[in-house]
Amino acid sequence: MTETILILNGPNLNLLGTRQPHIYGGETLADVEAQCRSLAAELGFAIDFRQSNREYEIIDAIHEYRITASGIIINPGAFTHTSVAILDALNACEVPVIECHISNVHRREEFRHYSYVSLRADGVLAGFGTHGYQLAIRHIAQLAKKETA
Ligand code: CA2
Repeated sequence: MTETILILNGPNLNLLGTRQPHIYGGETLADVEAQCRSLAAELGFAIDFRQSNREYEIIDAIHEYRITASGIIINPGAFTHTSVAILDALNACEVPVIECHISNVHRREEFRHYSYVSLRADGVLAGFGTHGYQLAIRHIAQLAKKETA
């Protein structure tokens, strides 16, 4: 059975590519999904790529995959800085978790410097633009390969 990587995107990321290109670049979320799909296929993985503006849908997706995924890549959007509930869901995960931010949150407003999700994440990417998603996929693929070696 093909191993699946869950890629979760939080609030407002559906607007990617439509505003603030100086911060988030010009690609749409559909572009990012296509790139992720193509890289994952090349590495022998399937992906489930989701975006939601609703905290509970993000939590439900984490529950769905908390044991079965090869890994979870999450860009929680602004929930990064506010959501103990997403942190609790991730704490119940038995699979690798990578937190991925398009922008370098540490170079931005102070309220973006704190992440609840980082308390659980195995790795954090910030400021690599949408390429961060590719880096995260490669890392999870590498971990999965080591596990089966
Ligand atoms: O840098 C990131 O990826 C963020 O997770 C993006 C969030 C922000 O709240 C975090 O602090 C950092 C915001 C996502 C909103 O994305 C938009 C993209 C284009 C136009 C409007 C919103």
